[in-house]
Amino acid sequence: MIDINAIRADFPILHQEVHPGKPLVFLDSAASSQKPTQVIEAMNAYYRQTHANVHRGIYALSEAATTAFEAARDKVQHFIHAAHREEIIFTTNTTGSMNLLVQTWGRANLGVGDTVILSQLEHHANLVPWQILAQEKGFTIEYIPITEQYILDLEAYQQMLNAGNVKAVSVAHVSNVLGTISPIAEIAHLAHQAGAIVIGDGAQSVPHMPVDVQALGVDFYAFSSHKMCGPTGIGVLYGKQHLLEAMPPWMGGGDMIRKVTFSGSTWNDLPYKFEAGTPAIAEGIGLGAAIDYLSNLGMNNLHTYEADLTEYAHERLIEVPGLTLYNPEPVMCGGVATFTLEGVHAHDLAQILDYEGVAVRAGHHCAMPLHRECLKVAATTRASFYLYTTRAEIDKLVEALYTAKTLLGGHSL
Ligand code: 7TS
Repeated sequence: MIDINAIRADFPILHQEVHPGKPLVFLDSAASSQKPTQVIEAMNAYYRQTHANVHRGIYALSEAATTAFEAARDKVQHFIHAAHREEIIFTTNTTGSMNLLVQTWGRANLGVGDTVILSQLEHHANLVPWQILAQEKGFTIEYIPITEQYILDLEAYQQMLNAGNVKAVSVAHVSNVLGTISPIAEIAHLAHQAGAIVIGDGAQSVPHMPVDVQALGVDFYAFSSHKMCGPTGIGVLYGKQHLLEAMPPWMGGGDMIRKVTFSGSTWNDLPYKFEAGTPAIAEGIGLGAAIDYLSNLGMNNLHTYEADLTEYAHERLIEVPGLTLYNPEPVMCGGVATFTLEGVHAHDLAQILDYEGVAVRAGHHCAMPLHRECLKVAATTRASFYLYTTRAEIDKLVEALYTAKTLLGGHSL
């Protein structure tokens, strides 16, 4: 069970007023989560006592730093149930993971006549890297459409696979805008039958639910530390060992080589082949502490708590006159509520909510094609929840929406 008071006590940032008399109601965890004291302290302790570069110095401090950093890799491996620690590549964030994948696997395997399937609900991080490479290599990108229930249209997906030449399918496990939880295991199974590899964007799933990459059957999976109680600056690309082995490196430099001569170089073993330069050591240690924190609570408990909160939020929000929700039914939805309010611009709305202490995100949430071409709106307002969110905060959001309606009355600020 989740003890919400004990959890909130772990997050110092939550206990403040953002405007006089307005306590912070932080509803933007899908953009970046807050950090518990345990993570902040783990990073502080590292900088106070253990910092040195990793993988190089033959001295106690460097060995201690290396041990702590590599322990974080083991924690990530176990957290997502990867078969081998060599399959965990540290990157900068989900964006970094996707670019690495596209520039290595994609560059080596895609060309004219090939198709890559994405979906209409993708974040730009899983769109733009593919588009950049497609311009150069001439492969085709197709997008699985979303239905009126805001879920992926799997019949259309099957037809795309039947058309042939599909080399890769890359989709978000959970949408950052709609909250849609997609059936990745089924998507992966169908892709493999068609001879394609499967990449999961786990930026919004790994922080919120148990994830088992082997059970999902994905070939690659990407996520960010900063959305799962960890620090910014570090992310993960999981990849099946045989695929990673076959991939050329991307960035060159220290740590990723075995031997360098003036006429050429050979590459280090996994995972270091893809980790050029000094890594984000303190951030890795912070991510390890975040995984310990989440594991102690239990990802199933966390998911159950958030699912209940999401259902409550949707119920409360649809009562607000003029509000349109852009989410599937709560059982298929992660911890978000995304909406427009008739006659009120999303940015004006977010500003009024801020005056009331309520922090939400407004805009296209880095999913511009989804907004413009599918939802037919330029911007939405999104409230997103995490383990420290309370029902009282959702009530506060709803109250602030009524205040906004009264204040704006259909006019812009
Ligand atoms: N994929 C998804 C599904 C995301 O939600 C995000 C970030 C990314 C990729 C990129 O992650 P990054 O850590 O590399 O930036 N999503 C959001 C958001 O919804 N609001 O701000 C960032």
